[in-house]
Amino acid sequence: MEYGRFVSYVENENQIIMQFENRQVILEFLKEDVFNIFVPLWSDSHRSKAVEEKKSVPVRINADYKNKELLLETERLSVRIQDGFYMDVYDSRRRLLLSDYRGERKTGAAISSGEMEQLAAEGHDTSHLQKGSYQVQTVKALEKEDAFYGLGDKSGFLNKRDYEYENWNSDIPQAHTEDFHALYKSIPFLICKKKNGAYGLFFDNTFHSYLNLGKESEAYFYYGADDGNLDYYFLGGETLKDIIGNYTWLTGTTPLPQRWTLGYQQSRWGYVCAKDIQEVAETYRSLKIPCDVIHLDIDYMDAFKVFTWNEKDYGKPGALFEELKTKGYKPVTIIDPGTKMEPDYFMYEEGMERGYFATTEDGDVYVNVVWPGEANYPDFGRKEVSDWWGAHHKFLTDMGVCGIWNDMNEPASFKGPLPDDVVFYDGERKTNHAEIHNVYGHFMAKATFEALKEQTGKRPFVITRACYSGTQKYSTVWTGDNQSLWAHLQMTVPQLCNLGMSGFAFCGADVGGFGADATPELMCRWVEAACFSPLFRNHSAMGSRRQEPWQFGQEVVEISRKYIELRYRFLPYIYDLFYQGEKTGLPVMRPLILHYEDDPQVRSLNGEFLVGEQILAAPVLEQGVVKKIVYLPEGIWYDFWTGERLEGGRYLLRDAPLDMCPIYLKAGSLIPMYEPMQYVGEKPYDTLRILSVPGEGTYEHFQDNGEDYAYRKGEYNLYRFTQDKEGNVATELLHENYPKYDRIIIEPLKDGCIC
Ligand code: MIG
Repeated sequence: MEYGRFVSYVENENQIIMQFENRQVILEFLKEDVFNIFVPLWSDSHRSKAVEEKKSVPVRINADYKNKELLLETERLSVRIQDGFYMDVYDSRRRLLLSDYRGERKTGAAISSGEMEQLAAEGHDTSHLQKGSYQVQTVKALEKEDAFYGLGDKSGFLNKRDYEYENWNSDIPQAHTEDFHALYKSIPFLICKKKNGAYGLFFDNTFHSYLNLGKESEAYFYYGADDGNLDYYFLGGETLKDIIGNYTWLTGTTPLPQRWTLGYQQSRWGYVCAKDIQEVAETYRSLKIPCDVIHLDIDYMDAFKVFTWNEKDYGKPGALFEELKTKGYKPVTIIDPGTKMEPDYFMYEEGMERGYFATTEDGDVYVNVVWPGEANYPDFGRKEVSDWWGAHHKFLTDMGVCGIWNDMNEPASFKGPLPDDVVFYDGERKTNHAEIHNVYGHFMAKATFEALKEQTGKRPFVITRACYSGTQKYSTVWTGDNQSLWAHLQMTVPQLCNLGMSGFAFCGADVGGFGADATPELMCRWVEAACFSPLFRNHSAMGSRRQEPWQFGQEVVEISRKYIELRYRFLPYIYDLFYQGEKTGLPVMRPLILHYEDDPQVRSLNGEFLVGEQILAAPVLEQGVVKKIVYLPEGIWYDFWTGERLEGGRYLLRDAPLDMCPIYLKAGSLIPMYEPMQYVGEKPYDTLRILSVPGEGTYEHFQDNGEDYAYRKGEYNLYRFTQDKEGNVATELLHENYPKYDRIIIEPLKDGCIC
């Protein structure tokens, strides 16, 4: 991609349209510290799926061309552009943040096609070998201290520096390890934390794309894509929080979910009849382990046909749900996109008649194989198809289904991948699989969200496996098919933290691991580590060891109950974080780097995390280990279990026997808590406890009905608690328009916590 000499530029409101010898480049400021670079290699307009509303505010731009340089300045950024479209970006303190790489590429390291063939002949997977040079590409200078975060669900560790990744939604059954390049989701949003300063980059292109973050060379990192435009955003900000704020301003924040979705959830692929589900539902209640949700995997359908019911094994439609509801459960059912190709099946007939399925270039309906056998792929990019699909959910919502779980929407296929040229539409525009693949899950989740919203009037609970940037507006995500491996327990922390840094505040991994067999010890450590994860769902695969707590004996039952109850105690705190996150874009589960940016100790800290700003969790993530090396960042911290006061800015060694997840509270924290219940709504939430940790502090707590959109019309209470040095807590109501608590009890943290 040679741009050639800088020729001229014109200003058009927020846009600077630059003409280079060989290409046009449009730089557009969206706000003082956010701009877009658009090189129209493929289309004249953005065609974004992530940025759905026009986002831009008036920005005062100073443009000046002299000494063969175009200098653009706003209040927050200055951008310098030279011949060849070499660009440098500085913050308002004149610190260089981002710089185009001017040197030679080391593409010589890339493998020759002959070598590729040899490798493939021996059975090595060569599909992930990067090509070196791409049709759409940008190469940026890298500095020694640069660390990278974000990128959604990519496997491996918190800091993405020195690894390479791809964006191509992939359902890969092998154990996900740190050398995986792609998983189910494509979130091409990257945060770079520099020695001084930070910035974000969002590469808004849905084609197969590549990121090499220092693997090819320590001197640069690159982004490449097979097709589409070079269309990326530079996101500035004083802090990492501001950068996430800017990214979610652009692509949307995770909306406040219904309260019960934050409860504990049980799932298994292998509950093959109503009795299996009823037994699980009863056992949770009889063992007094709280649980809110039971998931129904593909077996509830008749022959895996979406929007049908397997009466033979699951009884009369609706009866099972009636029964679950009387016990306080909210059922969630799975829906896959692949629609069985079967004459007389209404989805097939309707889809065929109306031309709603993807086709081949020749116009035949495209067929591949998934669970129901030969199946077709609804073309969700067309509004009429999404509406049709959404409307069919009424079958489930009428029966009492409370949430929808979207699987296999990469889209997955058993008989080889879908060819690039399978025809899909983007609205009215005919296009193909190469462009739509990475947004197929996004479209499906959006269709589901809109339908649930309309049919139930509640805040939709959709969980999707595949998605793209922006899907956080519509859906919760889980990390797909992990396994009951210690390495996968370890991976949940950085993976969920990076999803959170990428806008997906509502995320979770299968607790206990999906594939392979869990052990009692692994189950304990997993429930301890996951009790703060936004989506708290135990799930396992058919054929693997069952994973309900009681499958592993009394000790696992007790430890599970302890941590699941703890989750229910912290429910108002987690709910408050979602309430705030809807406005700020900040996640629930956070890497320490988000709040301690300048502490080099936390740049690559994988084994602990923050919940909001007040709670630090340091779970044991290794087999056989009963002590945890905990890093406490600067400040004063209190041990949640003992009340011990601890100086931060150091490592400590904490005893952590099997039932112990080390948890710390920041000085001055005020943490809202409820009495644990067996499920959300078992009893009214009439009492609020505030766990008060020594030190000055304030905290805002939000209270509403926890279900619908009334809060957006002002039906809620907002409390503010303020604690002074002596530990006196004052309560104010900042907003009052909902029945208040009967009691608010301030409970000082003592030695030996309240539970
Ligand atoms: O090919 O529906 O990730 O959670 O239990 C397997 C069966 C299909 C994959 C999902 C998993 C789910 C399973 N599905």
